[in-house]
Amino acid sequence: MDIAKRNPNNPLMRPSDLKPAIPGMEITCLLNPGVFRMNGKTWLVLRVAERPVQQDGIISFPVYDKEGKIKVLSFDKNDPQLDATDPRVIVFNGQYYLTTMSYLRLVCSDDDVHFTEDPAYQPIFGEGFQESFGIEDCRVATMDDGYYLTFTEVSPVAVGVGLISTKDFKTIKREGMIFPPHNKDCALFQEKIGDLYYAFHRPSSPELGGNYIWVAESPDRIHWGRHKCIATTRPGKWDSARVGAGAAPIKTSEGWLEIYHGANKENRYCLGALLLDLNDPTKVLARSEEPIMEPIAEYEQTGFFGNVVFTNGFYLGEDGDTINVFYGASDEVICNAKFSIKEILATLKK
Ligand code: MAN
Repeated sequence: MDIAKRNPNNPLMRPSDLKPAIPGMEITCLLNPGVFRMNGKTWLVLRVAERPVQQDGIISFPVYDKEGKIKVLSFDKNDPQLDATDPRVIVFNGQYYLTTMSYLRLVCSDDDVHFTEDPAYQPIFGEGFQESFGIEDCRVATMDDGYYLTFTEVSPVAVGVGLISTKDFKTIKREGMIFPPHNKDCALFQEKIGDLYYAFHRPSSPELGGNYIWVAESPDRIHWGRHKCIATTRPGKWDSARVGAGAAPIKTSEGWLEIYHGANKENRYCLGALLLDLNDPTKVLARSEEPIMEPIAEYEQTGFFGNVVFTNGFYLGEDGDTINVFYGASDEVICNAKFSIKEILATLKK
């Protein structure tokens, strides 16, 4: 059952609301924001995807070259070596490319409806070969010693997880790739359990296994080990093809509550919940049978890549029960919905 209370102002942001940051490009999609609170405001770390204005018969997209400069690659749409059936990725002669280049951009708001940019906070672009196809889907963990950003690093050789630490988002420290390929959907727990840090991550095991949610532990947030698979896909269900963690889990009296995404073979992305033991988050206490949110609004069903609700950011309301979720709809627009922790827990008990 869909128990999300959608913001009547949805979509809150569309690609046309911002100016492209890469010269010569247009913004094609705004996606999947990380969320944090700072100076009394709500901040979103948007994934912005850009590409050149498309010409008839040609697919063109930006990548970084070896010198770190943007260059545009183009392919003839009729080339028999080209597979362009997925609007997000193309395969040419066995080599994968993304159709857009993503980077991260901060916007903030006093009312959670109108978001604006503050020029004091610069966009975060991919840097170096391992981010030469861009960076995506940032989670922000707010911890007692600063903010920790986990995001997807994409390049011709890998999809992996990068880490950035910052205290103010004005200076940032790039900590490198913390989960090697193929891995994405990494969210840090916002506090230690015992002496250790914990994280969700989503390796993909193509031959044996699949796209499952794992938990790992670390002494320093850089080196991760003791990996355990905690949630697999479920045949015949809404999350039969892939699952991945959303943002940090929420500490409740019943356990760690995690909102995750699941997709089926048709690439329909829904949200569900996991409840994990407070002392041992590799122990799953409950899991949603049915989604708690499905792509049912018009803006969730049609867009750059339709039938998608995808979240990797929220903040907790002052009442201690309201989860203020921000999410990407149809891989194109930014939206907001509220959930009640009590209501989610009630669906898990059934
Ligand atoms: C998938 C999708 C895309 C993303 C690529 C690379 O195809 O999630 O949005 O750009 O993977 O991560």
